[in-house]
Amino acid sequence: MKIDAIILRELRMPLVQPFQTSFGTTTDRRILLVELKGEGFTAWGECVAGEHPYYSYETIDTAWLIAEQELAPALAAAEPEHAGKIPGIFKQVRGHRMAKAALENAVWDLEAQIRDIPLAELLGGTREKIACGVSIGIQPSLEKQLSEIEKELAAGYQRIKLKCKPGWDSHVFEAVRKRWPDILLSCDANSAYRLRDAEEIVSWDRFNLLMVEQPLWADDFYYHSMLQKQMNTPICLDESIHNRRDTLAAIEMGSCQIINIKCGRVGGLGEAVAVHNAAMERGIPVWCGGMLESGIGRAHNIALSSLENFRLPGDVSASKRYWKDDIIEPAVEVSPAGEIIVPTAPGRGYEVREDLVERLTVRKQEIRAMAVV
Ligand code: OSB
Ligand code: MG
Repeated sequence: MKIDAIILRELRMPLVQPFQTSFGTTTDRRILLVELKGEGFTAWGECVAGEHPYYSYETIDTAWLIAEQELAPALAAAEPEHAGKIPGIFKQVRGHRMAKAALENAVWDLEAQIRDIPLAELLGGTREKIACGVSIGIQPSLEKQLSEIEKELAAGYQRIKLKCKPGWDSHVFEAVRKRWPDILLSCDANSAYRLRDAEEIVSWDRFNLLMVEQPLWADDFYYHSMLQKQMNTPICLDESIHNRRDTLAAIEMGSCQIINIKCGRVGGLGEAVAVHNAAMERGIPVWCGGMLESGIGRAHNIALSSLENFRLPGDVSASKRYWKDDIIEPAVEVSPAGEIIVPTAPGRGYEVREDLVERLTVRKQEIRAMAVV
């Protein structure tokens, strides 16, 4: 694949409502897009790094720097024969997985367009539709928390995930379970707890949660395995899993029974598929996480979620939960049964609204091949 141009863009997009986690509140997203031109096609990738280094050490600014100075020049010079070769091209750069994923995922889109097949098919996906859940941020009141859940259940979502932190946990789960004893319910702590909280976390077994996501340190396997031994509720790891090796380590140590896959966190769709396969071979179900993406990142998440072992509803939900006006067409819609239909058009399967992207762009940089010395 010959790559003619790589254009980095930063867009500003306000969320329709603020999203609060244990590490902070997001109201406006700064979104880094990669536009790739080659072989007569235009392909897109999205960097899921946040505005601040809270979820991970990467931010949109570090990703921009690494993409501009290291990754994009290497990619522009490479002529990869297959998107699966991209990690090899980037391997000199240590870490910076979200920056790498933004570029690699655009190459996957490009390759699928060149081959004239859907991205889902190129990745090995088999599902025609994917099951959707929602991740609901920490709310200003319990009343608001319950009304948000009510709204999402009415929209058809199959699983409700509640963001939690010390002081916003047991009493919330108690109230939710009282009202909805049987819904698929999970929680995500984004590593807000410590070992002194173990007894409290173990006591959540009484709420019959589908899983407890990343309760302890963001880089930990060992203490999660100790905690998992004490609880019946499955632990799901998000932040701790960066690649296939981490997946194998976590499973062998018994650190979790479920894995959240985010293609940005693991460095691209290729590694995401490797994590998926490693988990499937060991009987561990996975689901696709979200990072408040625009429609472009969402399209990649939908394609990834079509793989067989995405057996639990993901955090991939409708465009309108995030944006007044998404940058893809059609917007991502969720059926009353809580499903998204995997597109069958070639590539990512959604058109990019280039005029809207241009209007929302606040920074733009074109990168050319680096001089070969
Ligand atoms: O931990 O899953 C997470 C958003 C930003 C950072 C981390 C997480 C999240 C979400 C949002 O839970 C999921 C979504 O995109 O709806
Ligand atoms: Mg999470």
